[in-house]
Amino acid sequence: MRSYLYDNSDADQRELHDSGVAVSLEKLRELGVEYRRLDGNVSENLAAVDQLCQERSYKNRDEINISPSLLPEYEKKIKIFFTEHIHEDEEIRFILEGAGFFDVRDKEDRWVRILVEQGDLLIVPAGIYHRFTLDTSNYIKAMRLFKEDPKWTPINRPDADKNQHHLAHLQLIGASS
Ligand code: KMT
Repeated sequence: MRSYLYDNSDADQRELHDSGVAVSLEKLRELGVEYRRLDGNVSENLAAVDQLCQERSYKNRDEINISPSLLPEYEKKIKIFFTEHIHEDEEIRFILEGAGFFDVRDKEDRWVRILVEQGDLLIVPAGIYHRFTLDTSNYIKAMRLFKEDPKWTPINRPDADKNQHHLAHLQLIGASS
């Protein structure tokens, strides 16, 4: 895992887009984004996921393979993932294989790019504007955790600007709406 300010260049979304300005774990935490590194063996990692699910009352999970050949409607889905949006629930993803980038908006509305790879677990809070893309290897396999039934309806920007979960998030991180 590595996080830094996005360089906003016109290069392909799958490129690094590293501005050279690092963003610390502490800064991510201030945005409500939490990170855990699970670097045990498969059963140790699963036990850690089980414990997290118990602590946070998560009941369901699935696994998603994202690549041109493995994900049905790949092009359509990839566009949806990379369109800036919020969810009304927090989003927990544990990376099993491959790599990708989650971009989240900081207090100043800048993009922070988070590189996630095998063994990285990321918790993206409800209400934060974010997006996801593969990197140039075009493959990620991730476990998705859900409190109840899978619920991942994205609400795009600007439709979510006045959403109560988004406004609550902005208040929590001390940003103005
Ligand atoms: C989702 O809900 O399918 C996603 O968040 C896509 C990225 S999972 C690494």
